[in-house]
Amino acid sequence: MQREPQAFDRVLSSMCTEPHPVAREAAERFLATNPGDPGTYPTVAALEDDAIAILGEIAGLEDPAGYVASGGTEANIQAVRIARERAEAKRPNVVMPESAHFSFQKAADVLGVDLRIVPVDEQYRADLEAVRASVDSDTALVVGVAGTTEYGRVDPIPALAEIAHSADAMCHVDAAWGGFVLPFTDYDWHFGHADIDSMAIDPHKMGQAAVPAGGLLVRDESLLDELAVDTPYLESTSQATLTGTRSGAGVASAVAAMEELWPGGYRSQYARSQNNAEWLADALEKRGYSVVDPTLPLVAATLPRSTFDALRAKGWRISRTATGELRIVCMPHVTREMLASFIGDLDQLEVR
Ligand code: 0PR
Repeated sequence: MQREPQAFDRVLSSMCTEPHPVAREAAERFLATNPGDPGTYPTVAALEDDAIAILGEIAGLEDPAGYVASGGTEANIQAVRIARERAEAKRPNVVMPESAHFSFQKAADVLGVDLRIVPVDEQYRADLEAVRASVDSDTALVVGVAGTTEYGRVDPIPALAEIAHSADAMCHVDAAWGGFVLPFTDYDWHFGHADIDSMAIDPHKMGQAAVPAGGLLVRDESLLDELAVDTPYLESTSQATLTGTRSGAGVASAVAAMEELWPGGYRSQYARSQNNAEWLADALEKRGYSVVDPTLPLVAATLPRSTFDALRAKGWRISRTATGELRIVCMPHVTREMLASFIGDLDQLEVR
């Protein structure tokens, strides 16, 4: 039996989306290439340089360095790894807000660093006093999130970078989800706004590339040296990635999507998504639900568990925050019609 992939017409909880047609086409063409072996696959290796050049432009980084990772998880793990290698402490620690993605937990497990998780303020942003109080001489890295997974919030990145550097620690920004919408907002989130060292920014989320295409950017090429291992039997002499064989499809589709959409296409997509988020927030509020203000295209609202379950039973792919709120991510495939139909179903449930 041939199984068909999940259709996107009821998916409201994912951070992945329908790839742009040019991204889909490029992915298919480069399906059998491996950027992990640039000596054998030079074309895709050159494409990866193009990807990093555009990602650098998006993230305000002159002379960008980095690579196309398998996703935000790998980029975050590698950022922690760089910081651990640079740190002099015997048991380095990483300070991050409780809003940070669970991939940092994996990084801590694998790399043997301590996580110091600090609270967020009433705006769901890293509490700077708490960060300051947690940083000490063993701190290797301070993490800020630019577009949190649950509420789409942006931490005060410049202040976090300052705290990190005053303690001789590094600063990493997780813009895995937010990186392709934030350029069109007033937030200070990137290399041009603050003295940050590394960033996760994923083409396979808001960038409309095919999965897997994550991005790791570093302020300076030398930071990648912390990750490099020798590769004796390859034509290239070292490898900085966490995975070995990698998807050329991800790399090629990222370049295709970014060349097509940066900046105009992403700008209009952001406007559409943000409008949808505000429309949805408004519709939920009018029905008496309490809504977390969608400062980026992500809506959270309190909804009774039974209503949530009934909507899932109707086929809506929705998810919940750690505290149980309904969470809807207004990705490019999420249209106003979909949201209207979702609200229609919600109204029907309420009548009964
Ligand atoms: N950083 C942030 C801020 C994220 O939101 C995520 C993923 C990551 C890092 C990790 O990225 P990768 O999953 O690419 O390694 N956040 C989503 C989440 O955990 C991932 C996701 C994507 C979940 C698609 C469901 C889904 O259908 O909720």
